[in-house]
Amino acid sequence: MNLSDLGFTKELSEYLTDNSLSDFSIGRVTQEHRERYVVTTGDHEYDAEITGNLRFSARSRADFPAVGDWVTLVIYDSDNAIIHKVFPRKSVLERQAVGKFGEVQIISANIDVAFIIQSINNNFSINRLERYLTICYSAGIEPVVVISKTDLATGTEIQNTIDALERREKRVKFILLSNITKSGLDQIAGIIEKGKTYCAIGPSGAGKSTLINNLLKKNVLKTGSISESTNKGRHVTEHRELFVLENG
Ligand SMILES: Nc1nc2c(ncn2[C@@H]2O[C@H](COP(=O)(O)OP(=O)(O)OP(=O)(O)O)[C@@H](O)[C@H]2O)c(=O)[nH]1
Ligand SMILES: [Mg+2]
Repeated sequence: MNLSDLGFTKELSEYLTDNSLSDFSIGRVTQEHRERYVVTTGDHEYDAEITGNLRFSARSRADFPAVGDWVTLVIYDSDNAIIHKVFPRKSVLERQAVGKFGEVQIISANIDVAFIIQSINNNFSINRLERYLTICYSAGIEPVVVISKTDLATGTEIQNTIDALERREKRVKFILLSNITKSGLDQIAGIIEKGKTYCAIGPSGAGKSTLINNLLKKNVLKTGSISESTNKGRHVTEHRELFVLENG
């Protein structure tokens, strides 16, 4: 695995030379844990912290590294590195940070395509879908709609959903998926290009983690159903991570 498999582009490489950063190592942030990061260089993974300078010059949380960011690194032993600089981002998914009025939190950076996942059985809502589409369009991310759990619907229900979707959203690409029968999985895998970065967004319980496990062909992410006993919609995935597929 090399940097271009991870999505390193000509533009990023030009930025590197234009800013006299060529002496640094380069990596991509795959995990973020309270100001500690996991960064991959393609062939190796490092635990990383940010430089004091980066910390003190940050004007807001958005200036800290996020999952998907490209960073320059100083590697100081086989497992540890310091993040020296965050490259300019091509796109960001962000949300209002909890408890800090006005501050945004970067959920992920440099995403090319978002799979917007919504299950067919659980109050499939075009209005909700359109809110996710708006998020993608304003972030400069190409959306692909995935209607999941088709194994739980009849042919007529599926057709009605497609008709309703095509009436409202003429331009958008969509895929029917069952994570159980795996129908539609090849179509999703077929969209995914080497060196591009994808994310799964959508309501809790839609099947995002199950889809990612299916694409990785192993159970890396915990999956579960929305807590029925409390009806509170417990979110299973509280964690963000960038995975590299075997084929880049
Ligand atoms: N029948 C059926 N069940 C599915 C399908 N995809 C996922 N599930 C089930 O739906 C439940 C929720 O799936 P997850 O993948 O955990 O959902 P998620 O979108 O990651 O949810 P959060 O992490 O809470 O945001 C699990 O019990 C899955 O086994 C599907 O295509 N068909
Ligand atoms: Mg999940």
